[in-house]
Amino acid sequence: MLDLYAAPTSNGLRAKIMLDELGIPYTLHKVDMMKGEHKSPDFKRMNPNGAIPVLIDSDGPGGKPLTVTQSIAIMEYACEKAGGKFLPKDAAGKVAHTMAVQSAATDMGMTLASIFGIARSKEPHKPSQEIFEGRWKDYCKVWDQTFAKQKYAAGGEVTLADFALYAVYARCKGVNPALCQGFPNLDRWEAEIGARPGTKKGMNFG
Ligand SMILES: N[C@@H](CCC(=O)N[C@@H](CS)C(=O)NCC(=O)O)C(=O)O
Repeated sequence: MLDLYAAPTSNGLRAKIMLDELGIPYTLHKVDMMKGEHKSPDFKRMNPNGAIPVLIDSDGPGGKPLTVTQSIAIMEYACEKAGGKFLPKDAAGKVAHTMAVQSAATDMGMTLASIFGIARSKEPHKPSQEIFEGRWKDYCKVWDQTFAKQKYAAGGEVTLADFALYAVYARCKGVNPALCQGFPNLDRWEAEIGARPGTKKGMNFG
């Protein structure tokens, strides 16, 4: 049995999209971050960092319960559990995949978190905001150029990287669409991934 603790942020979305794309049964536990539920002692017993998402597999390796934190680790674990679906098999594909995942999760994810954090602060620091917004647009520009040459994030096949990237781009578009203007190839890819039934289901937190 899988239990996913998440909220509809980019990290939470990508974990949920992955489970829904794989069609793995799971129970969703919605975490109300506005109420600080992710900082409660119960939650911190699952993830001492007090951050979503968290996946608990009551039937992990060796039949033992396993707690997985970090959105990409959750995605990889779920793909492995489903027999390696959405994971590239050859060496070149694996490298392209890791690069795409890192771009989505560490570059873009952290940049978006910084943009949102600054916007929410009591006195938003304009120069910092401009730095992070410029960085975000630079990443989008590179992805736009990439999607002019290849169909999916890591090459010619849909992989975990597409869902990792989709979650952060769609989340930004939902909150601050101005940051996602002028990227026609990226938008075309986003529309294709967003039309997939599993991704649609993953984006729906009810
Ligand atoms: N690297 C982690 C980041 C997790 C993360 O920062 N989650 C955010 C929501 S998107 C959160 O829970 N933040 C609350 C906090 O860190 O205080 C991952 O990929 O899962």
